[in-house]
Amino acid sequence: MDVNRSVLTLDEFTIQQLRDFPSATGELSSLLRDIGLAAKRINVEVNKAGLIDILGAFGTTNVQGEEVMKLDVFANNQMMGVLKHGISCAGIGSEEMDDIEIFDDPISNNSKYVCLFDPLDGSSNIDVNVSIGTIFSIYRRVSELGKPCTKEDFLQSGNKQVAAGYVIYGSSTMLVYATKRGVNGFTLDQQIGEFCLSHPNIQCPEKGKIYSVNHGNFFQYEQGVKEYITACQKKTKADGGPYTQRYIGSMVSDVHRNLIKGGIFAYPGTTDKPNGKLRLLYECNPFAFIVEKAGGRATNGKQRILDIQPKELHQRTPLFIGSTKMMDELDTYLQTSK
Ligand code: P6P
Repeated sequence: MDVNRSVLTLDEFTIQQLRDFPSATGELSSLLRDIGLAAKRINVEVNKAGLIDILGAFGTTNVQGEEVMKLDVFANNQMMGVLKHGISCAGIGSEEMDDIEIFDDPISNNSKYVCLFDPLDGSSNIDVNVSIGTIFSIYRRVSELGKPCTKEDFLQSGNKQVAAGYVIYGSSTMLVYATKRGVNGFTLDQQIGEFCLSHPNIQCPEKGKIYSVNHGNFFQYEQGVKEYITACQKKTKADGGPYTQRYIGSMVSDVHRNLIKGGIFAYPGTTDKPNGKLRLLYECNPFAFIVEKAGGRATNGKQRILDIQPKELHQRTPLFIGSTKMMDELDTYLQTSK
């Protein structure tokens, strides 16, 4: 009897990837499945966020006597929990935590990978029901196996990522991740509680008509950025337009939309924040890895995001990311080095 395998779950997909690489140890597949589990648990709480006032406001205890915590702290604990109790991760860095967390137990010290994440990006949007997301980045350790991981394991350039991805808690809940083999998207089937392959081999269209930037900062941007934004506003049918401006203030949602439909997202530096607002290690690097694997580009306005050598865990960087042709046109206004 032919087994219907038209819809692959995340677990089946990662295990199938193993079949293609018999020499693989399965640790990366296991790590990705762990993140999928955390995402399912976070999804449950995000989806009832509006109800929590009824169930007990944050900072109180709920009917089970459990502390009701801020969703981003909850999300952080879920990600840390699955990775700490898995077999593949030696330690983590998180937007929610000042310093890295070294797991330092015999299993974790022999694990090959470390993980950086923003457990719930855009959490301020929860109150108004705007989509939010979890972003993650995975590196192979450079420190000695058998010993605790070190800060150097986390301060590697984005080029060294072995995998990166995000979960978008939106009209549906999707997990998208990239490895050197490409980018694949999985939609959560609530009935079976599994992420199922829905967007195989995602490619970022080389052209698009969407530009995403916070116009409220326009007069704080450098001249080349202002000129590019103005050029986007002037596009006509004759030159590939008209463009539309879409910006919902949730990076995961804005970049995901542009990845699928084509477009450019920018969080440039401003006079107030010359390095912009977004974090290099657990926001910009993972998205740069994903978008480049899908055929797009990502820079800080001067160089590839993935080439930046990080100096500290929470450092910020300007970000321009999206369709290749749109990024190439942006370069003509910024003279970005390729
Ligand atoms: P602004 C959310 O707070 C976030 O970190 C990203 O998800 C989003 O792209 C950005 O900030 C929005 O920032 O300054 O435009 O509101």
